Amino acid sequence: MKVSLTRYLVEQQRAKGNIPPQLRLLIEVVARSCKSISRAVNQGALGGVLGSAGSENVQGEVQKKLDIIANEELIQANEWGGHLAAMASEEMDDIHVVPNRYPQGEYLLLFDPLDGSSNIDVNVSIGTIFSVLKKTTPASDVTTQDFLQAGRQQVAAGYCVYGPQTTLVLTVGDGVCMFTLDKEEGAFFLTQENVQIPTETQEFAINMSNMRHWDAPVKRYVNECLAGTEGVRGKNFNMRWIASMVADVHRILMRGGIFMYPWDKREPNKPGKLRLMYEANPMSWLVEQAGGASSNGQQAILDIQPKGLHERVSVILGSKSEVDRVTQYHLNTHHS
Ligand code: P6P
Repeated sequence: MKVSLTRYLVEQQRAKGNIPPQLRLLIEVVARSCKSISRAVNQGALGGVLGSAGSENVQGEVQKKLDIIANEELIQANEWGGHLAAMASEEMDDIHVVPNRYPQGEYLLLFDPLDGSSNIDVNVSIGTIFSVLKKTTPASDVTTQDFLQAGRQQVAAGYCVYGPQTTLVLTVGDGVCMFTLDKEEGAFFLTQENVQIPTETQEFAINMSNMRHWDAPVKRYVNECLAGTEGVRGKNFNMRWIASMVADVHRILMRGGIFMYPWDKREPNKPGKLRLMYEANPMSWLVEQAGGASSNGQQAILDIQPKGLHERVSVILGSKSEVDRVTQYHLNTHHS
Protein backbone atom coordinates (compact mmCIF):
# COMPACT_ATOMS: atom_id res chain seq x y z
CA MET A 1 0.00 0.00 0.00
CA LYS A 2 1.47 3.41 -0.98
CA VAL A 3 1.73 5.84 1.96
CA SER A 4 1.44 9.46 0.86
CA LEU A 5 3.42 12.22 2.57
CA THR A 6 0.23 13.59 4.16
CA ARG A 7 -0.79 10.19 5.53
CA TYR A 8 2.73 9.65 6.89
CA LEU A 9 2.72 13.03 8.66
CA VAL A 10 -0.78 12.48 10.13
CA GLU A 11 0.14 9.01 11.41
CA GLN A 12 3.49 10.26 12.76
CA GLN A 13 1.65 12.96 14.72
CA ARG A 14 -0.87 10.37 16.01
CA ALA A 15 1.97 8.06 17.12
CA LYS A 16 4.59 10.52 18.37
CA GLY A 17 2.92 13.93 18.67
CA ASN A 18 5.92 15.63 17.04
CA ILE A 19 4.20 17.10 13.97
CA PRO A 20 1.48 19.52 15.16
CA PRO A 21 -0.97 20.68 12.45
CA GLN A 22 0.88 23.94 11.69
CA LEU A 23 4.17 22.09 11.20
CA ARG A 24 2.42 19.49 9.03
CA LEU A 25 0.99 22.31 6.90
CA LEU A 26 4.47 23.85 6.60
CA ILE A 27 6.04 20.56 5.48
CA GLU A 28 3.23 19.91 2.98
CA VAL A 29 3.53 23.43 1.53
CA VAL A 30 7.31 23.05 1.17
CA ALA A 31 6.76 19.67 -0.53
CA ARG A 32 4.26 21.25 -2.92
CA SER A 33 6.80 23.98 -3.72
CA CYS A 34 9.44 21.33 -4.42
CA LYS A 35 7.00 19.67 -6.84
CA SER A 36 6.66 22.99 -8.71
CA ILE A 37 10.42 23.57 -8.68
CA SER A 38 10.94 20.02 -9.96
CA ARG A 39 8.58 20.72 -12.85
CA ALA A 40 10.46 23.92 -13.76
CA VAL A 41 13.86 22.15 -13.46
CA ASN A 42 12.63 19.26 -15.63
CA GLN A 43 11.49 21.71 -18.33
CA GLY A 44 15.09 23.00 -18.72
CA ALA A 45 15.69 24.75 -22.02
CA LEU A 46 12.11 24.03 -23.13
CA GLY A 47 10.89 26.30 -20.33
CA GLY A 48 13.41 29.07 -21.06
CA VAL A 49 14.59 28.74 -17.45
CA LEU A 50 18.27 27.97 -17.98
CA GLY A 51 21.18 30.38 -17.80
CA SER A 52 21.87 33.39 -15.63
CA ALA A 53 19.41 35.97 -14.44
CA GLY A 54 21.98 38.74 -14.86
CA SER A 55 21.94 39.55 -11.11
CA GLU A 56 24.00 38.67 -8.02
CA ASN A 57 22.89 37.37 -4.63
CA VAL A 58 24.08 38.37 -1.16
CA GLN A 59 26.95 35.93 -1.54
CA GLY A 60 28.12 37.85 -4.59
CA GLU A 61 27.29 34.80 -6.74
CA VAL A 62 25.66 35.12 -10.17
CA GLN A 63 22.02 34.09 -9.84
CA LYS A 64 20.57 31.56 -12.26
CA LYS A 65 17.01 32.09 -13.52
CA LEU A 66 16.02 28.91 -11.70
CA ASP A 67 17.49 30.25 -8.41
CA ILE A 68 15.04 33.14 -8.60
CA ILE A 69 12.12 30.97 -9.78
CA ALA A 70 12.69 28.55 -6.88
CA ASN A 71 13.05 31.36 -4.34
CA GLU A 72 9.86 33.09 -5.52
CA GLU A 73 7.97 29.78 -5.45
CA LEU A 74 8.91 29.10 -1.81
CA ILE A 75 8.12 32.67 -0.70
CA GLN A 76 4.71 32.84 -2.39
CA ALA A 77 3.63 29.33 -1.38
CA ASN A 78 4.51 29.86 2.30
CA GLU A 79 3.47 33.39 3.16
CA TRP A 80 -0.37 33.11 3.22
CA GLY A 81 -0.83 29.90 5.31
CA GLY A 82 -0.53 31.42 8.78
CA HIS A 83 2.10 28.87 9.85
CA LEU A 84 5.17 31.10 9.44
CA ALA A 85 6.44 34.30 11.04
CA ALA A 86 9.25 34.82 8.53
CA MET A 87 11.57 33.19 6.00
CA ALA A 88 15.29 33.42 5.21
CA SER A 89 16.95 32.39 1.96
CA GLU A 90 20.41 32.13 0.48
CA GLU A 91 19.05 34.33 -2.32
CA MET A 92 17.89 37.21 -0.10
CA ASP A 93 20.04 39.63 1.97
CA ASP A 94 17.47 40.05 4.74
CA ILE A 95 14.70 37.96 6.26
CA HIS A 96 11.28 38.06 4.61
CA VAL A 97 8.66 38.76 7.27
CA VAL A 98 5.16 37.46 6.48
CA PRO A 99 3.22 40.53 5.23
CA ASN A 100 0.64 42.09 7.57
CA ARG A 101 -2.23 41.05 5.28
CA TYR A 102 -1.63 37.46 6.40
CA PRO A 103 -1.68 35.96 9.92
CA GLN A 104 1.72 35.12 11.40
CA GLY A 105 2.60 31.70 12.83
CA GLU A 106 5.33 30.55 15.21
CA TYR A 107 7.66 28.87 12.69
CA LEU A 108 10.68 30.23 10.87
CA LEU A 109 11.61 28.70 7.51
CA LEU A 110 15.13 28.89 6.08
CA PHE A 111 16.13 27.55 2.68
CA ASP A 112 18.62 27.33 -0.10
CA PRO A 113 16.01 27.30 -2.86
CA LEU A 114 18.22 25.67 -5.47
CA ASP A 115 21.56 24.31 -4.31
CA GLY A 116 24.17 23.21 -6.83
CA SER A 117 23.37 25.97 -9.30
CA SER A 118 26.59 25.39 -11.24
CA ASN A 119 25.03 22.06 -12.28
CA ILE A 120 21.67 23.41 -13.52
CA ASP A 121 22.73 24.15 -17.10
CA VAL A 122 24.58 20.84 -17.53
CA ASN A 123 21.68 18.61 -16.41
CA VAL A 124 23.27 17.28 -13.20
CA SER A 125 21.21 16.72 -10.01
CA ILE A 126 20.43 19.82 -7.90
CA GLY A 127 18.16 20.34 -4.93
CA THR A 128 16.26 22.47 -2.43
CA ILE A 129 17.43 22.46 1.21
CA PHE A 130 15.17 23.63 4.07
CA SER A 131 15.34 24.08 7.83
CA VAL A 132 12.55 24.92 10.32
CA LEU A 133 12.99 26.74 13.65
CA LYS A 134 10.46 28.10 16.13
CA LYS A 135 10.25 31.74 17.07
CA THR A 136 11.88 32.19 20.47
CA THR A 137 10.03 35.38 21.39
CA PRO A 138 6.30 34.70 20.69
CA ALA A 139 5.34 38.20 21.71
CA SER A 140 7.66 40.56 19.85
CA ASP A 141 7.99 41.17 16.13
CA VAL A 142 10.25 38.72 14.36
CA THR A 143 13.79 39.87 13.60
CA THR A 144 16.95 38.29 12.19
CA GLN A 145 17.96 37.60 15.80
CA ASP A 146 15.10 35.07 16.04
CA PHE A 147 16.81 33.02 13.33
CA LEU A 148 20.24 32.88 15.00
CA GLN A 149 19.64 29.58 16.82
CA ALA A 150 22.01 26.59 16.93
CA GLY A 151 21.18 23.69 14.62
CA ARG A 152 20.05 21.56 17.56
CA GLN A 153 17.01 23.87 17.86
CA GLN A 154 15.60 22.77 14.47
CA VAL A 155 12.12 21.19 14.59
CA ALA A 156 12.21 19.91 10.97
CA ALA A 157 14.82 19.76 8.21
CA GLY A 158 15.16 18.21 4.81
CA TYR A 159 15.89 18.53 1.14
CA CYS A 160 14.42 17.63 -2.21
CA VAL A 161 16.86 16.26 -4.79
CA TYR A 162 15.91 16.81 -8.45
CA GLY A 163 17.65 13.86 -10.08
CA PRO A 164 16.57 10.71 -11.94
CA GLN A 165 13.93 10.66 -9.21
CA THR A 166 12.56 13.67 -7.35
CA THR A 167 12.99 12.61 -3.73
CA LEU A 168 12.05 14.50 -0.56
CA VAL A 169 14.14 13.59 2.49
CA LEU A 170 12.85 14.69 5.90
CA THR A 171 13.51 14.53 9.63
CA VAL A 172 11.45 15.93 12.52
CA GLY A 173 13.86 14.48 15.10
CA ASP A 174 12.62 10.88 14.99
CA GLY A 175 14.89 9.44 12.27
CA VAL A 176 15.06 10.13 8.53
CA CYS A 177 12.50 9.13 5.90
CA MET A 178 12.36 9.51 2.12
CA PHE A 179 9.44 10.19 -0.24
CA THR A 180 9.60 9.80 -4.02
CA LEU A 181 7.47 11.95 -6.32
CA ASP A 182 4.95 10.07 -8.46
CA LYS A 183 4.74 12.54 -11.33
CA GLU A 184 1.53 11.04 -12.75
CA GLU A 185 -0.28 11.46 -9.42
CA GLY A 186 1.65 14.63 -8.50
CA ALA A 187 2.20 13.31 -4.98
CA PHE A 188 5.12 12.17 -2.81
CA PHE A 189 4.98 8.58 -1.49
CA LEU A 190 7.03 7.00 1.32
CA THR A 191 9.90 4.98 -0.16
CA GLN A 192 12.26 4.64 2.83
CA GLU A 193 11.96 4.91 6.63
CA ASN A 194 14.57 4.95 9.40
CA VAL A 195 17.48 5.64 7.04
CA GLN A 196 20.81 4.48 8.54
CA ILE A 197 24.21 5.64 7.26
CA PRO A 198 26.76 2.77 7.35
CA THR A 199 29.32 3.66 10.09
CA GLU A 200 32.21 2.41 7.97
CA THR A 201 32.82 3.55 4.41
CA GLN A 202 35.40 3.52 1.65
CA GLU A 203 34.14 6.53 -0.30
CA PHE A 204 35.14 10.17 0.24
CA ALA A 205 33.79 13.32 -1.39
CA ILE A 206 35.88 16.48 -1.66
CA ASN A 207 36.90 18.87 -4.44
CA MET A 208 40.45 17.57 -5.00
CA SER A 209 41.45 20.63 -7.07
CA ASN A 210 41.76 22.54 -3.77
CA MET A 211 44.25 20.06 -2.25
CA ARG A 212 47.21 22.46 -2.00
CA HIS A 213 45.05 24.93 -0.05
CA TRP A 214 43.84 22.54 2.66
CA ASP A 215 44.89 22.51 6.29
CA ALA A 216 47.22 19.71 7.41
CA PRO A 217 44.57 17.42 9.02
CA VAL A 218 42.52 17.30 5.81
CA LYS A 219 45.64 16.68 3.69
CA ARG A 220 46.64 13.87 6.06
CA TYR A 221 43.19 12.24 5.91
CA VAL A 222 42.87 12.40 2.12
CA ASN A 223 46.46 11.23 1.52
CA GLU A 224 45.77 8.22 3.74
CA CYS A 225 42.65 7.45 1.66
CA LEU A 226 44.72 7.76 -1.56
CA ALA A 227 47.43 5.44 -0.13
CA GLY A 228 44.77 2.71 0.09
CA THR A 229 45.97 -0.80 0.98
CA GLU A 230 49.60 0.36 0.87
CA GLY A 231 48.95 2.92 3.62
CA VAL A 232 47.82 3.06 7.26
CA ARG A 233 44.14 2.62 6.33
CA GLY A 234 44.82 -0.81 4.84
CA LYS A 235 41.92 -0.48 2.37
CA ASN A 236 41.28 1.28 -0.92
CA PHE A 237 38.93 4.26 -1.18
CA ASN A 238 36.70 5.53 -3.98
CA MET A 239 36.14 9.24 -4.65
CA ARG A 240 33.01 11.14 -5.70
CA TRP A 241 32.40 14.90 -6.13
CA ILE A 242 29.10 15.92 -7.77
CA ALA A 243 29.43 19.59 -6.69
CA SER A 244 25.79 19.53 -5.59
CA MET A 245 25.75 19.14 -1.81
CA VAL A 246 22.23 17.70 -1.99
CA ALA A 247 23.32 14.93 -4.40
CA ASP A 248 26.52 14.15 -2.45
CA VAL A 249 24.66 14.02 0.88
CA HIS A 250 21.89 11.87 -0.66
CA ARG A 251 24.48 9.33 -1.82
CA ILE A 252 25.95 9.28 1.70
CA LEU A 253 22.52 8.74 3.31
CA MET A 254 21.92 5.89 0.85
CA ARG A 255 25.30 4.08 0.99
CA GLY A 256 27.65 5.83 3.40
CA GLY A 257 30.70 8.01 2.77
CA ILE A 258 32.27 11.22 4.01
CA PHE A 259 31.67 14.69 2.52
CA MET A 260 34.14 17.50 3.14
CA TYR A 261 34.13 21.16 2.22
CA PRO A 262 36.79 22.30 4.71
CA TRP A 263 38.40 25.64 5.42
CA ASP A 264 41.18 26.38 2.96
CA LYS A 265 43.72 29.13 2.58
CA ARG A 266 42.26 30.62 -0.61
CA GLU A 267 40.07 32.86 1.60
CA PRO A 268 41.56 32.34 5.09
CA ASN A 269 39.12 34.68 6.83
CA LYS A 270 36.18 32.53 5.71
CA PRO A 271 35.61 29.37 7.82
CA GLY A 272 34.47 27.54 4.68
CA LYS A 273 32.33 27.86 1.53
CA LEU A 274 29.03 26.33 2.70
CA ARG A 275 26.45 28.26 4.73
CA LEU A 276 25.63 27.24 8.27
CA MET A 277 21.94 28.15 8.61
CA TYR A 278 20.39 26.70 5.44
CA GLU A 279 22.92 24.19 4.14
CA ALA A 280 25.13 22.74 6.91
CA ASN A 281 22.57 22.75 9.76
CA PRO A 282 19.72 20.92 7.96
CA MET A 283 22.17 18.46 6.36
CA SER A 284 23.96 17.89 9.68
CA TRP A 285 20.70 17.12 11.49
CA LEU A 286 19.64 14.66 8.78
CA VAL A 287 23.06 12.97 8.93
CA GLU A 288 23.04 12.72 12.76
CA GLN A 289 19.44 11.44 12.72
CA ALA A 290 20.64 8.73 10.30
CA GLY A 291 23.43 7.66 12.70
CA GLY A 292 26.20 9.71 11.10
CA ALA A 293 28.23 12.67 12.39
CA SER A 294 28.88 16.25 11.29
CA SER A 295 31.72 18.46 12.43
CA ASN A 296 33.51 21.67 11.49
CA GLY A 297 36.80 20.05 12.58
CA GLN A 298 36.51 21.41 16.14
CA GLN A 299 32.93 20.69 17.25
CA ALA A 300 29.59 19.29 16.09
CA ILE A 301 28.11 21.70 13.56
CA LEU A 302 24.72 21.51 15.29
CA ASP A 303 26.28 23.03 18.45
CA ILE A 304 27.61 26.15 16.69
CA GLN A 305 25.93 29.35 17.92
CA PRO A 306 25.31 31.38 14.73
CA LYS A 307 26.34 35.06 14.61
CA GLY A 308 25.03 35.91 11.15
CA LEU A 309 22.26 34.68 8.86
CA HIS A 310 24.66 33.95 5.99
CA GLU A 311 27.73 32.85 7.90
CA ARG A 312 29.81 30.06 6.42
CA VAL A 313 31.23 26.95 8.05
CA SER A 314 33.74 24.18 7.39
CA VAL A 315 31.81 20.94 6.77
CA ILE A 316 32.93 17.35 7.47
CA LEU A 317 29.93 15.01 7.57
CA GLY A 318 28.86 11.42 6.90
CA SER A 319 29.86 7.99 8.23
CA LYS A 320 30.60 8.46 11.93
CA SER A 321 33.95 6.61 12.13
CA GLU A 322 35.43 8.68 9.30
CA VAL A 323 34.13 12.03 10.56
CA ASP A 324 35.47 11.21 14.04
CA ARG A 325 38.87 10.40 12.52
CA VAL A 326 39.10 13.72 10.65
CA THR A 327 37.94 15.62 13.74
CA GLN A 328 40.60 13.82 15.82
CA TYR A 329 43.29 14.83 13.31
CA HIS A 330 42.17 18.45 13.71
CA LEU A 331 42.21 18.24 17.52
CA ASN A 332 45.67 16.60 17.47
CA THR A 333 46.99 19.51 15.42
CA HIS A 334 45.61 22.10 17.81
CA HIS A 335 46.96 20.27 20.88
CA SER A 336 50.45 19.52 19.54
P1 P6P B 1 32.84 23.66 -5.75
C1 P6P B 1 27.06 24.36 -4.89
O1 P6P B 1 27.43 25.60 -5.47
C2 P6P B 1 27.69 24.29 -3.51
O2 P6P B 1 27.22 25.31 -2.70
C3 P6P B 1 27.40 22.92 -2.90
O3 P6P B 1 26.17 22.42 -3.29
C4 P6P B 1 28.55 22.07 -3.42
O4 P6P B 1 28.88 21.02 -2.53
C5 P6P B 1 29.71 23.07 -3.51
O5 P6P B 1 29.12 24.37 -3.61
C6 P6P B 1 30.57 22.82 -4.72
O6 P6P B 1 31.65 23.73 -4.66
O7 P6P B 1 33.87 24.64 -5.20
O8 P6P B 1 33.34 22.24 -5.78
O9 P6P B 1 32.20 24.10 -7.05
